Amino acid sequence: MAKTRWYKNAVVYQIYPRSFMDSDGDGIGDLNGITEKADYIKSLGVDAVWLSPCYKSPNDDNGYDISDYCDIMDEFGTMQDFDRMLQAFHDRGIKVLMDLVVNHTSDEHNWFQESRKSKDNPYRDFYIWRDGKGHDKKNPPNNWRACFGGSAWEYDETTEQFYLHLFSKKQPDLNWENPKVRESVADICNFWLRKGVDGFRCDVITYISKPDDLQNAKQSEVVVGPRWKTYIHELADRSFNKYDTLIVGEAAGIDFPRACEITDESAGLLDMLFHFEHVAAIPVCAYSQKSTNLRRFKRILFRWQSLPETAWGAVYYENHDQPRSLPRFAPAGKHREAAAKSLALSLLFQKGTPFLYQGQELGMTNCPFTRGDYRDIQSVNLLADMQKKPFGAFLSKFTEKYLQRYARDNARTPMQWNTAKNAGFTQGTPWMKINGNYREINAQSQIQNPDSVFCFYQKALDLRKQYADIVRDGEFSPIDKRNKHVLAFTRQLNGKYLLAVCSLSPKSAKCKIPAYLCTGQATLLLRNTKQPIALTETVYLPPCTCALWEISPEKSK
Ligand code: ISL
Repeated sequence: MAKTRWYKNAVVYQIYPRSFMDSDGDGIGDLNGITEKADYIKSLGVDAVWLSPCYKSPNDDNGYDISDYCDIMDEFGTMQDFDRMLQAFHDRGIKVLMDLVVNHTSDEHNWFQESRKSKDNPYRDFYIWRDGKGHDKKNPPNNWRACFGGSAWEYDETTEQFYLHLFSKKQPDLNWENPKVRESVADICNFWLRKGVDGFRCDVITYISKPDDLQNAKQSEVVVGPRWKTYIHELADRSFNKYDTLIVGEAAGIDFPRACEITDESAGLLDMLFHFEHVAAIPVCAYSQKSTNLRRFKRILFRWQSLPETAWGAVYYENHDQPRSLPRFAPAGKHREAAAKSLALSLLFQKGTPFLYQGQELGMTNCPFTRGDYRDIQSVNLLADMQKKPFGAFLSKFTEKYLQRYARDNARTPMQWNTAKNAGFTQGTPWMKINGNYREINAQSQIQNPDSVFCFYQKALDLRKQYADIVRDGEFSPIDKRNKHVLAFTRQLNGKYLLAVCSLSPKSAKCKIPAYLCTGQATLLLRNTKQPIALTETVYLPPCTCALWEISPEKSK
């Protein structure tokens, strides 16, 4: 089927089901909870949702370890609940993307249960098994590290071999060299596409093809393995391309030149990808309290705005693996609301498909955790590992500081719906800590307040629709590129400009505007302050102020 590329005008809202809305009081978000909130999502003005995994899973990594791809996680409900939720979104004109996690499965998946039984089991080759090294063959086949700590190889007594797991040992990597694996994955995709889902966010999809000589390969070679393109083409032919899908790949480690190739329409691989350059985690050892450098942030964002015309990008500041953008990219203290709006404007008018993460539309912030509050396998393992090292007590303290800023848990605290008990998220005991600031930051109060972050998002999303052509196709140009406090740019199409000026500084700031933009007709479309903002060659901005103009200049550039 020919792609309509509907996603070029869309904004996607990511739901982390576990933390979105609990409908049955077990303390865990669920599908019926999401359905209850479909009107809320519609009212925000987004066009699609991406659901983090809701398949059957033992939850070693909160659903990113799947034990049955064609069934729903017990805590989240049933397949009927899923169908109802899908219908609720479609009735509202909202598309639904599933999270496709097929680099690995859970070790509790039937395929792995079979695979580990014996070397001649029909499922043995569904996973990547190798002999160990050393005289007793008890050393891992290579020095690769798992993302959640330790070796990427786990020894299995039954068959006396190691299996590969790039993530936790409960997430064995699938062997994509095996045609049966590839067929099975296509079947899974078709199962969901037949149900009517509109595409996939593909988890670590570029890691699926492993280097040939695994024992001697460098771990960096896994970022885009040797047969990656072939496998994606095959999957697209068998599944994705039969429908009008959006296929967005998570692509940790992908650099700009490679992204240009991969997302070029002619390549037929991914419609867009998530790069990590602006959110690259700082290693614990290099961590300091320094805040993000806006110049560096801008340099990265602007570079990624220069994808060729034939390629396309996904733009985002938050997701379930990242701390909140407040205070990461802008101040969260007394300027929190203004900062949240300024970030919103700076994101939503870039070229590409914006992805919002639940709670971002409220300006939700990082959470002040104490040690026992962490739930994410990555945080829990890191704390445990540090404690075991020499000077464990000191390292643990340091790690806690690091986690406070970078832990994935920050994004995973439950949605803050109202001022009722547990922020209106659950009647029971929440599965993880709720951020105490819910009395101040919650959906109910913001929906009613025209000056709220939520209403700002609504207005910005509405403007995106009014200016759909320029937002989709307009040329992107940075303004006052080297400014350390302000992120500003124009989008231009057929001589008409949108100018976004977004201060991310807690201090007053200035932004230099080129003379040609100060001529002709200018209309202020949106701002986050009641004060007037004059469009002159120097725009003066109170802390975290932002504004969006439509300009038809008399003179050209
Ligand atoms: O989260 C990270 C750093 O804090 C990343 O390294 C992350 O593990 C990587 O981007 C892959 O993420 C995806 O796959 C993981 C899962 O834990 C993440 O939630 C998911 O987004 C394994 O399935």
